[in-house]
Amino acid sequence: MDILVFGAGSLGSLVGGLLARTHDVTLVGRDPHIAAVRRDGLRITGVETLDVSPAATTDATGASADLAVVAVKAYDTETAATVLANGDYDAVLSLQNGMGNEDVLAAHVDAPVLAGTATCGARLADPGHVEWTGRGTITLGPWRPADDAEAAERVAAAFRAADLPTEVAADMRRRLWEKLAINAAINPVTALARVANGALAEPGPLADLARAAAVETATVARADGVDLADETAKDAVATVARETARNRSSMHRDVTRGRRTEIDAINGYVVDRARATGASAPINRTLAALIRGWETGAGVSTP
Ligand code: KPL
Repeated sequence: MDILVFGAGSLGSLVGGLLARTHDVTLVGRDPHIAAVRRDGLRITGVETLDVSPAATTDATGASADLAVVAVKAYDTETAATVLANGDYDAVLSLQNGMGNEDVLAAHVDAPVLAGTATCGARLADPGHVEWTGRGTITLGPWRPADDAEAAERVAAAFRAADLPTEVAADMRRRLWEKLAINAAINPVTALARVANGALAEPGPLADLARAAAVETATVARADGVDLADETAKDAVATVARETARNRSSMHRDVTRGRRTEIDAINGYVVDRARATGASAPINRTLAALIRGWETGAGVSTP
């Protein structure tokens, strides 16, 4: 299969690198990482050590492939979708944090849109080198359940052929809300307190705050018509905090590097859905305001 991976950050590079064992993969990203991959190939270390040689480019305008995997930051989805709209793809899979990405892609591309979640741990160690910190699995499924089931099966089969454990699910909206509850709890709390994810597995005020954010997110999910129980959201946060104890969340890494965060697509999305459905979300609103305050101070706020 010809696969274009849009967004060669840590997860995009890992998934693209693993797929490159079996498929023709092109990573689309930024220098100096892309230049290093083009020059020396991509090195994966950690769970397994691999050297692979995907194609790499900084510009995918007009490209075509059997599959586009979108792994860009949520605030770059619109830009990615505009580039994808000028190419030709049989299916588009979002493997991103936050909510709203699939709707943006579906509004631009004329191909089945799939939603996905990945539990693989990855970290860009150096240009051309990604550290694989947790084996993980991928779950994907149609975003619009009526029409894209066959595309999901085809993509999952291609992932499995490359030794990537992949499951097809029919309830991706509920699964994305569960992931949103995890991100809405872990990302801002670890970023504000500058702690590793494992700090939220220890009893104390940070764990209490994360749990409260997850439960509030589950309440908003239910107001939005998604069946996500408080216990499920709370347990999911505790499990991820424990299983990724030594990792820093993506928002913590963004804040440490002085970069814009995905707050709008995470806690900001929860607040927007609460407003639209008449639910209340004071914890998500406060966490979003604190992170946005940090972004303003750092000069990286939402344009
Ligand atoms: O997805 C994540 C992130 O960091 O964005 C979690 C699940 C919180 C793992 O770090």
